[in-house]
Amino acid sequence: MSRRIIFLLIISALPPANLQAGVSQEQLAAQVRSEFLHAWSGYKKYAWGHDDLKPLSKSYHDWYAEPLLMTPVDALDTMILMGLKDEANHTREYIAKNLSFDKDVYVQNFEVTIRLLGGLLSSYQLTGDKRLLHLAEDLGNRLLPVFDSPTGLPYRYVNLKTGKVRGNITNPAEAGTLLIEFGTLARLTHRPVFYDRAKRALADIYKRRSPIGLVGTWINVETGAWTDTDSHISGAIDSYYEYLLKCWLLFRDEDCHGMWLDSIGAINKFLADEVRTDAGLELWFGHAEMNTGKRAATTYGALDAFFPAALALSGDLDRARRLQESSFKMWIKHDIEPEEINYRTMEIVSPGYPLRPEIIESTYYLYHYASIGSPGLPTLIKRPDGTVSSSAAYLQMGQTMFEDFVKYCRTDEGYAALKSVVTKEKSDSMQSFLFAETFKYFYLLFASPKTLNFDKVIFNTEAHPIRRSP
Ligand code: DMJ
Repeated sequence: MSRRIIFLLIISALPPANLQAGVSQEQLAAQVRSEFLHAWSGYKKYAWGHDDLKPLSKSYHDWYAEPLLMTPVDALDTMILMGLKDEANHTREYIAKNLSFDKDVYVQNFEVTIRLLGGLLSSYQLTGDKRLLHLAEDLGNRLLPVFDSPTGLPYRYVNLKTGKVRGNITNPAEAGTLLIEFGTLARLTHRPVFYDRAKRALADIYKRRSPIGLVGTWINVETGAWTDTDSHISGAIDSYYEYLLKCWLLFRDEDCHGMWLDSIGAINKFLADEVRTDAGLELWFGHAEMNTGKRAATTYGALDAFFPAALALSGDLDRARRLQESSFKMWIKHDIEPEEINYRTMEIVSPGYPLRPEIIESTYYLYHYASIGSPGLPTLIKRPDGTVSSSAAYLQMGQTMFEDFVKYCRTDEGYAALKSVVTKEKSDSMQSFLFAETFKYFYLLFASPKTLNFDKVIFNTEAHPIRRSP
């Protein structure tokens, strides 16, 4: 009997509110916090002051010639939400006193925006510490030159000291995943330039969609011509769609609303793929050529698994629920999800697992919508052996993933990415999104909903919560 069937049988036999092995939600939340601290103490011991911990060699990794404190900035709001006051205060002081962007290094605008600008803004909103806002504004000023291209699409890299730019081939995710952060900075500093430049970049990608409404993977920022016309919801495009939706909700921007509605129509028409299996009709999202809509690949992976959260947030709970089932099928095949599979054969295309959060993020969103009894999600899910409440099903899904995650990725002094989910061999990497996202979404899934009012925030793509407009 497959592990998935066993899982379904087990959860169907349990009373709705229970988790497996009689563990309470509070206990699970406490375990997540304790695992966060385990990884954080490894970072502090071997990599303090640097960007990331290398968990196997017990050393550190900096992205550029000088560190930018990726892990502390990414981790800070998670500590605050977990109630780790001393740790959070100490980290905030360290950031405020030691983080400087006056460095002669070329940085990747997208990564620095989602991790550092997003992290600083979110922690500023949670603490009111003006020093974090000043750091964010300084960073925003230094990133602005990326938008000085003939099209308005941003260059990929900028030198933080000189403002020189590099990288004229970009993708929708890197060009279009800036408005939550730059728009929030504009609001907080009363400088609309930040909003306007980032919104133009987002709209510039949309403007170049194909006649059937799809975007490609790579585009030239100087000519506006696509250099790769593969269309999908995976890495390099993913968060472009996420930001169309979220910027409508965060800023009540009706242009973003319209762009999202057009885009989701094309995604559902050309990328969605219904696959008939013995267990029923499964929903997946694959690849298609952006101009013809012709199916180009039947691959899906860990990055695509953010999409149930986006669908749920948009109100499409039916597709969200079905796609989450598919993502979970991908996870339990090897007890950890691989980077990419062929969903028609369930064969692995890319076997690594870099501690990604997207599937947990979607579990948290679906749990939220199930627990408030949203119309569109069944209250009870029919299982072969009975029924279970949908909120209990998502909690149990989360518990399964958390236990697998700890079992296979924990090291003596941190957490490590996996080279292969088949062999479970580890690799010497612990990216900062482990703290910003993976632990945060696990924690929010199990902790009291009072920890963070879901309806009052929009998470940026790095899971930094930003307050919605009053
Ligand atoms: C994160 O940096 C962000 O979630 C980004 O949008 C996609 N990749 C990683 C996590 O997997």
